[in-house]
Amino acid sequence: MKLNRAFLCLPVLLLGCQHPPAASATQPSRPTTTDASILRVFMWSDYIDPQVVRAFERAKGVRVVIDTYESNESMLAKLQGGGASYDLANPSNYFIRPMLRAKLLQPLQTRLLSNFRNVAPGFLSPAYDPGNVYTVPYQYAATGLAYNAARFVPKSQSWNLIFGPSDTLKFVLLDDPREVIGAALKFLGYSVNSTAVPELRAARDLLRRVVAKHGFLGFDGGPGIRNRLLAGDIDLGQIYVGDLLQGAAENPGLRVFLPREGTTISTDTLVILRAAPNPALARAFIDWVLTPRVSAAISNYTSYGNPNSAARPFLDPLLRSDAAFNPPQADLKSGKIEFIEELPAGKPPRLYDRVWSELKSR
Ligand code: SPD
Repeated sequence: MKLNRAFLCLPVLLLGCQHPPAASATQPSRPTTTDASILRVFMWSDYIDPQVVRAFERAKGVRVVIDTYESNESMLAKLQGGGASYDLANPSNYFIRPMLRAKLLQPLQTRLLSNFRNVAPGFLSPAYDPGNVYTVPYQYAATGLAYNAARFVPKSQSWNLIFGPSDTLKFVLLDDPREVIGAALKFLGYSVNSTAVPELRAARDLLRRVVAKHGFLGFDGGPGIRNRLLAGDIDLGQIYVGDLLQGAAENPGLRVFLPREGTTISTDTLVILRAAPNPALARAFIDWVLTPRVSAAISNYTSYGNPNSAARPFLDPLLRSDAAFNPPQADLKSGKIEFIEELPAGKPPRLYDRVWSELKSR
């Protein structure tokens, strides 16, 4: 599919009336007891249709408790810190191997998942999990730049709006190191997965200037950035596309575009944690989510990309034709839209960490 620069703006307008803003069924709370009838899920915020959760509870006679997070890093830190016992988590593709090394995952046993056959061929046996031993794909999205057309309409669709020298706009960046450093690398013409020290130093120098701007109002999660755009507090926000599309219900002026220099994309997965108190119920939930109508209901609610072939007939037609659901193959192939990948161990990843710590401590 050709990358049409209007593709994301139009669906924002048209999909605006699909559903109320996501949030209600995923109120953070953590049970302290283990109980065979409670499923504990740790997932990205605003990432599931509450009605799907309620339907699973009714069908199985169980209770689902969902705690949420806004970044892979905070998810991993909480799991590694212990103290919280979840059955399921929702890491992005590039966090699977680090979680495996940390011995946090247990095999899914996909032969026990009757709906595993619905996974689209392009999402089967990914490099981060050959044979889908530990993961099923859940949803995916590219990352874009969003604005509220009621306040401000950018003249170009470029990262230059925030990474260029001008300091007239108020903006917020995602609280996500790989997204922020990846966007800076892309703006400079490099891979979002670069491990070349001179390229990373150039990204660091650029980001030092960016976070020193008067218009830079900090880092936030996707839903937080959407809400700040809705409130009119900022002109621009880096955002996971689905998080922005959900906000269109409240304000059809919200728009998002994929910057012309290119951007990041990632697949979020469902995994069963090694310490899961209730792995059988976790597996039943994953199988439920892979059911065609359930999978489509989730994406119709969240506005995120759907990796389930059998769900396609039930997807909102507007979403089906949206490049947020179908990233242009040509742009994926050319590397213009690039999957974030795990970094190899060694010096460059430590440089990512150092750059991020410096940016966050300014
Ligand atoms: N609110 C849902 C957010 C989903 C984010 N996807 C992961 C992106 C990882 N960089």
